[in-house]
Amino acid sequence: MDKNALLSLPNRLSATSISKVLVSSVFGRKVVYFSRIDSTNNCALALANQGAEEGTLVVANYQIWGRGRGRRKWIAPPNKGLLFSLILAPPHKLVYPQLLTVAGSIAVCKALRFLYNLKAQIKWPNDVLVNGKKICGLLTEVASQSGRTNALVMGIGLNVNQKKSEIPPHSRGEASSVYIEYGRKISRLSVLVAVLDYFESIYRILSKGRHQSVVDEWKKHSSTLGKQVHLKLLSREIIGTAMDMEDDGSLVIREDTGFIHKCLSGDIVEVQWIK
Ligand code: BT5
Repeated sequence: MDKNALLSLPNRLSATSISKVLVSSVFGRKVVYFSRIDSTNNCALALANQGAEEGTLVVANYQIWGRGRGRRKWIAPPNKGLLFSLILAPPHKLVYPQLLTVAGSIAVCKALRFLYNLKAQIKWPNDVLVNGKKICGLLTEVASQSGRTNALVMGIGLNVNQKKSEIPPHSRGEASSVYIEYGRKISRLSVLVAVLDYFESIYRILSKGRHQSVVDEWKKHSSTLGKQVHLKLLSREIIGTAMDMEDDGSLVIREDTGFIHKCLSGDIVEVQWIK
């Protein structure tokens, strides 16, 4: 990737402007763009169920009903955030599909480091932080019909040019944007191109079954190892120290009693990191 060429890209998004500059070969080979949509994940799930090919990229300038996990929302004003979803059809060699979210988070960290020298970190299970504040959230979902899985959809919401006043009020203390951290307006297109390129390389590694190097990279970028965490699961709560992350994407937690738990993000109702 040519950093200077990337940095000079415009902020405005359209299917043509995106297709023209992407450097990834599969990711984004088909681009669907909306100036306004309910949720790019909803659209990508529907397209995947209609047989859209792997790498189809759905991008929006604004989401009316951007979704987080469960019933949570992802809120970003028009023209400011990067909001996209990618259709993935991982081969069976990818034994741990949970690692896809990890791969996406690593790609975001690498892109922000490469373009703006920002030290981004991964907060388990699905956030990317800069200076301890959430700048990006990832949502991986299964596109299925009648019990048959057609594809996976990875949605990424990244705060790019939001000013402090444009961060959702209830998240203002805990969230940030590239603009706030870097101090200058930047191009959403640059970030998109870099994230997709990094993500495609990591996805290739995962698809060959070589997940260990991805897990190692995840640990390198983690903001959570060694920290105290309070996890609410469906049937119980756990308070302990995050000790390790495993190949299947789970977090290993040691309670003060010494008891060790292994938690997958799918089992979790709420995570509170204790500072
Ligand atoms: C996430 O969920 O962080 C995953 C968000 C994924 C959003 C993308 S946008 C493109 C694609 N299409 C979709 O519809 N979704 C995906 P979760 O960990 O549940 O976090 C959600 C919580 O983050 C909310 O309850 C708020 O507290 C907070 N939040 C909402 N908007 C935010 C923002 N712009 N920046 C930082 N935090 C935000």
